Amino acid sequence: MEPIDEHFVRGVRALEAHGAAAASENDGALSRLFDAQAQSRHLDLVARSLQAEGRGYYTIGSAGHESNAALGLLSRVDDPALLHYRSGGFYAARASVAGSTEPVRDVLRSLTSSSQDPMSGGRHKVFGHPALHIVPQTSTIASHLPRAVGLAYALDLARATGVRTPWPEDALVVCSFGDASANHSTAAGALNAAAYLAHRRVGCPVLFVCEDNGIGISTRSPRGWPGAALRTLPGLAYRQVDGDDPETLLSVVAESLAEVRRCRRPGVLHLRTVRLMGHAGSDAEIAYRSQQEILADYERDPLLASARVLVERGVATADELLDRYEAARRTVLDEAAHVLEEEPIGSRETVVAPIAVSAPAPSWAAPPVGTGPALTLAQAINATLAELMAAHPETLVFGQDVAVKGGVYGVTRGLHKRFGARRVFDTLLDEQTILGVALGTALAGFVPIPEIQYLAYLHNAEDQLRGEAATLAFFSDGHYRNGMVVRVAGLAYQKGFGGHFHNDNSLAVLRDVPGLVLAVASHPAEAPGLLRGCVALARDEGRVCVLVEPIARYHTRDLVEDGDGRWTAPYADHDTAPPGSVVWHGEGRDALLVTFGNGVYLSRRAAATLAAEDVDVTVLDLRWLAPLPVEALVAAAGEFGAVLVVDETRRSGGVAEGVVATLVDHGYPGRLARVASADSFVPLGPAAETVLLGEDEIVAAVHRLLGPTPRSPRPGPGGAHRRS
Ligand SMILES: Cc1ncc(C[n+]2csc(CCOP(=O)(O)OP(=O)(O)O)c2C)c(N)n1
Ligand SMILES: [Mg+2]
Repeated sequence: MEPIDEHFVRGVRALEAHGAAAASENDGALSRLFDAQAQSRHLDLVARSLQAEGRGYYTIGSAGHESNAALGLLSRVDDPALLHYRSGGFYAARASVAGSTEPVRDVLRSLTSSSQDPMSGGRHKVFGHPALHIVPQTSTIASHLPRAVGLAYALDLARATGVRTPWPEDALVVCSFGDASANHSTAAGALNAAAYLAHRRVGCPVLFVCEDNGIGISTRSPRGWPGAALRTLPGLAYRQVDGDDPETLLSVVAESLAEVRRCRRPGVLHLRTVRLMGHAGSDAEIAYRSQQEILADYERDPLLASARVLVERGVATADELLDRYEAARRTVLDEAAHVLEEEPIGSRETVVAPIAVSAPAPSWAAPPVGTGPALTLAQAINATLAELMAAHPETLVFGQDVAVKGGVYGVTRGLHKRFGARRVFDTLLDEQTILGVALGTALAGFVPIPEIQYLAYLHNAEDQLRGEAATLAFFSDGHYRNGMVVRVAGLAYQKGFGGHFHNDNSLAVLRDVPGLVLAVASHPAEAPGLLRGCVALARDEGRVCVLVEPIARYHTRDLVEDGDGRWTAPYADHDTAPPGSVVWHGEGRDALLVTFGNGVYLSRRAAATLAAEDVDVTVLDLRWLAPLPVEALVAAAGEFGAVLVVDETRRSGGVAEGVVATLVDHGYPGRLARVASADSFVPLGPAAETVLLGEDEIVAAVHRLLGPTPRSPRPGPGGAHRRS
């Protein structure tokens, strides 16, 4: 028996009634609080025995934090909640209010990785349930705070724009986290963003709950620090309460929730707790805490505190409470026996199903032909954004400088004026917040199209895409999705201008995020279809898409000669590119140049040089870099005796590695080579050319590849390879 279990039983036995107090309206709530807390405690206890038997996989518990049950009891079931990992009390309480779920069974399913787990389908231990409006969180502490702010912002934005969300108009967001986590820059950024919105009097109804047990694993929070840091957030009402004072707890929680709901402003509840039984089952806290200190926390056990008040007030006797406590134990043990009979999650296909991108039939074709005046890439994307915003009222465009200025490169020009400040807005200068707004608004039913000003500045906020956006469908078995299209201005070739941070050419971190769709635009003829394809994936399937736009090509007009206008195109308003669809340029049969982004421009220029030397190549624009358009790539390559992969990103970890490996995997029998940029940051000025892949290298590589051997036979009229 765990010492805290014994301590509780002994403690309750010793309680004495003081003679019945006058009945209070809180008595019912106190009673329910106790039952939720007891349920949570027994789930913690059984999690440890299951782990010891090798049949449970998670032991981070809620013991000592069960006072958070007050929030589950007093918030509404349809207030979306993004919770700390010690939220057993909250979960049990909300489930008891909802009355529609099987909380004990469901938590046990989660601990044992059962395929019947209603939230993650057995993929992970999370607190979440679609019917309880608890959105599952990752283990990355504080990473859910930007989404919580974005979601609270979205609730009021939805009201103002008439977009329907899954939640009522007066809903609020409950967001909890630990005291050590409050120091994380992600938490600090989100709290700052909430304060910024409060300062601007923009609705953001979120209650931040800091569950302060005074320690993060073994590192103590300096005495008074969490309160000092949280109390001074401008515009946020701060309240504090002790988790072992249940009566005050109920009233402070009720006040906090009511104020956020009424005023639509963020608030902070500083909930002082203890951590019982160490950080997790594997944590021997005696290594860093004295026995005296550990035992002192037993006296602040919130479950015992609830029992004490119930007995003191004469609402229940000590024996009755012990009966309820033991009944909760039996229920948990019975349910555990039942759940252990269930199948664990099975095949690889089942595991990856929520993040598998369904690729429609692959296609390969020349770029579509549009009508009207010739547009640059920036103009074509601008026109497509306008078209999509007009067609879909739930689309939002936001980022740094995208509104009145219309973006650093004019890509969002005119959208603010045409669609208004609610749908096209500037954010504060924090990429985590930009992505947090996307995460929250997407969850609420909007289709966010945030802009990241430069690729280098996505990297500082990447985990919001990797850890949050991309994992949501996975950890919720597809119950929750956050479809979005993150537009990123990026890549190099700006004639030495801007140095590394404005010429960043690293895409590797995006390509290895499971389920994330990465597309790279190149030419104004195909970019509209690509953007429409991304928005369709976000809207219809809830996919997380990143569309990288090559800055160097935004305003390019000509390809080979001044005035040729070959990097402009009339607007193609009919084309939607599905993932897996590629475009190609040229009819050459000597070699296939496989590329994307600026590589298309470089390769087509190289193709013109080669043509003058009587070498005829075709340029294939992959467009979709994750997942790669494997079928189209393999089929196209199969029609050529030589393939050169032209990759403007780095040699190590660059795109070419994946393309070449794909061709090798599929047994491509021809000659195969790659050219790429150097493993370097991009320097300022002409030195940029020393590290970036150049046209000459492409031309030389084609010659090397073809060598003196005969070339592929030329097809008859009409070219056998031209299909769509
Ligand atoms: C970003 C990140 N860094 C490190 C960890 C490892 N880690 C897990 S819990 C934890 C301590 C968190 O302490 P606190 O926020 O006080 O929550 P508590 O466990 O005390 O409730 C750490 C460092 C993590 N999960 N995420
Ligand atoms: Mg802590």
